[in-house]
Amino acid sequence: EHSLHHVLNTSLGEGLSLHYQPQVRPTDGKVMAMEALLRWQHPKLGALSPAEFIPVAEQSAQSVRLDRWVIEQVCVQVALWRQRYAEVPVISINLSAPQFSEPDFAEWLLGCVTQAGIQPQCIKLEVTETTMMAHKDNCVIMLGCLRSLGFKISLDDFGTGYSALACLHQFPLDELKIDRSFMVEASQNARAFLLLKTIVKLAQELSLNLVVEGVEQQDQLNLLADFGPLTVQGYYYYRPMPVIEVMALLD
Ligand code: G
Ligand code: G
Ligand code: MN
Ligand code: NA
Repeated sequence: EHSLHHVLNTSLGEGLSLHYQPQVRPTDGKVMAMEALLRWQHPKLGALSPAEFIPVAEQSAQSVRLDRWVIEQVCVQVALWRQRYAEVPVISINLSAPQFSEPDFAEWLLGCVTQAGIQPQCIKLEVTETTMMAHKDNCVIMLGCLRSLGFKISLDDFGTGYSALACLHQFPLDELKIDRSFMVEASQNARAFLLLKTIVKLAQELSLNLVVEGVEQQDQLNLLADFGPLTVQGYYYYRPMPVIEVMALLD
């Protein structure tokens, strides 16, 4: 962990890249959005997973810089894609918890999209349930502000954190992303299937867009057939892909 801190301090930008994973509408296979996922190829340590280094970066608030690097990259990428393609999927970006202690974040983000020449509607911001609950007051205020500027807001890893259920009606949200553990369980257990189905219903009743994560198999996808409008993010359709593969897809 210590060496990760050191590495984060010295090499922001170097070896970092973004992969994108499509979120697909199962009825016609249309790519509705894509999640930007950080990849870090370190010269000495090799490929590092964000699952390892993001939590470390969060402890020292280095993740604020990391998030902002990702956001800048995505804004420029979207601007370039919009020159080339008639339709560009909304790009989802993960926000780390310390971002919500930065009073300038909304202003900075608006500046970022403005400079890139894109609309806030092109960007979706993912916040985990755990972050949301740990920074409740700041999140409600900041996300409310961001949403009123036109950014889309998504509650990530829903159902696994310290429960946001009681506060769901207070949060300024456009979307729920059901954690992939629900899909895994639902394909093995009838009661878990009912739980998944109920969460889908909950999102639909609240007029929230719904993303089911972690669909890997055809039989898992089949379980979702009668659930009404939703999108799916999982290896069944696409793995997170480098830009070159994304462009082959958009072409
Ligand atoms: O593919 P995957 O291993 O990419 O990601 C693992 C975890 O790292 C996920 O929980 C994901 O939300 C998080 N993550 C991936 N990219 C980013 C990023 O750019 N910023 C933040 N804050 N988290 C990210
Ligand atoms: O931000 P979030 O925790 O939702 O990050 C998505 C993570 O889930 C990334 O690490 C991504 O690589 C991973 N992921 C996406 N689709 C699948 C899938 O179908 N199966 C598994 N095991 N992981 C997935
Ligand atoms: Mn996410
Ligand atoms: Na998630």
